[in-house]
Amino acid sequence: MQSKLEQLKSEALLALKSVKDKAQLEELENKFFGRKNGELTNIMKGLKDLADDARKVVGQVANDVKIEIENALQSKKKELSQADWQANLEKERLDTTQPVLPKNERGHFHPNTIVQNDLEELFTSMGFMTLDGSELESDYYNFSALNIPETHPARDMQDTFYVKGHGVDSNVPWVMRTQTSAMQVRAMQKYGAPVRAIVPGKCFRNEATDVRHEHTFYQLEGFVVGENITFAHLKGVLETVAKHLYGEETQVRLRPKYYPFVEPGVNGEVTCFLCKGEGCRVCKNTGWLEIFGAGMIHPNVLKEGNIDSTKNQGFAFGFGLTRLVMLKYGIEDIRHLESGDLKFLKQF
Ligand code: FA5
Repeated sequence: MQSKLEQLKSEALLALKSVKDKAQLEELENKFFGRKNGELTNIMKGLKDLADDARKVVGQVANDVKIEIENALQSKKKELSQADWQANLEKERLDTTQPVLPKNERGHFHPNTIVQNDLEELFTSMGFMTLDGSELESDYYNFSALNIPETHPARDMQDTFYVKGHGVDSNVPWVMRTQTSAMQVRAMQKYGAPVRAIVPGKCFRNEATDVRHEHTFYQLEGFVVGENITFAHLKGVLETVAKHLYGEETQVRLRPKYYPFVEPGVNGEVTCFLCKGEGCRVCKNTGWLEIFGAGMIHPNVLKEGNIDSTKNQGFAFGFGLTRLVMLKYGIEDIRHLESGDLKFLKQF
């Protein structure tokens, strides 16, 4: 029995020397110490059948062998984890001398954001604050508060997506806002008069899309309410924006247009940035490009905003921000802008 134990020890120590990884080590551990059929475990189990004297002697030898093999296993284990740790360290090594990514691999703003940031800066310089309205808006602020009651035909011009069961009172209809004008009454109720604000943001309409119409597009609303505000102020602001965007020689043309929430209402055109008024493909040979709706705020809207319309007047305008982007960069189809197509976006 003693010689068998010595043989087992030499066998184990020899085998341990050629162990290369944790799996092999586990296998070896199992071979000698496995609970069911481990070779050393079996010898230990058999000790009880020996005579008292023999058990004492063999027991002592078996114990020494067991400790020796266990120690050898432990130091192999340590050796292997040290090697693992070093291999991982090597894998995670950071090469700080590696050259940086080429410049064109860096992220950049979407063209909408570039134009929006530019206009926010311009309006801030004219004393406007920038407000952020919600894209899911109550039917009241998007339509009714803007002098467009439920049965008004003007609702048909801005067909949108209705959302049921939203908000505290789930009977009140909610809409994906069709226009940033929805923030007018909210701002009046919150800030009172005088107020001077712009609202850039996303709008939604149930459109049959084409090169100039998207179901999701951006507008930039602006409004000023206070005493002695006139149409001349409105024209001054609109001219400043047009010249800022398209150059000093740009002219603004206002023509009457009906919007229920302004009186009088106009649509605004600028001389075509491409042909300078001569007529071309972009402006459909008219020499003019339509870029906004505007007008003097209707007294009914001021009333909804808790503003005394006998003392205060206001003007409002709504630029099609996405259209401004198209004009600035000569983009021939509005649908590129929301397409997420990287080949298109990488040009800006
Ligand atoms: C309005 O939305 C009014 N809220 C504008 C306004 C504000 C008038 C304040 C008076 C006072 P309109 O539906 O015309 O108006 O849209 C304004 C601009 O948004 C358009 O000139 C156009 O540039 C842009 N626009 C409208 N529908 C779309 C669409 N489906 N896709 C892209 N741009 C659009």
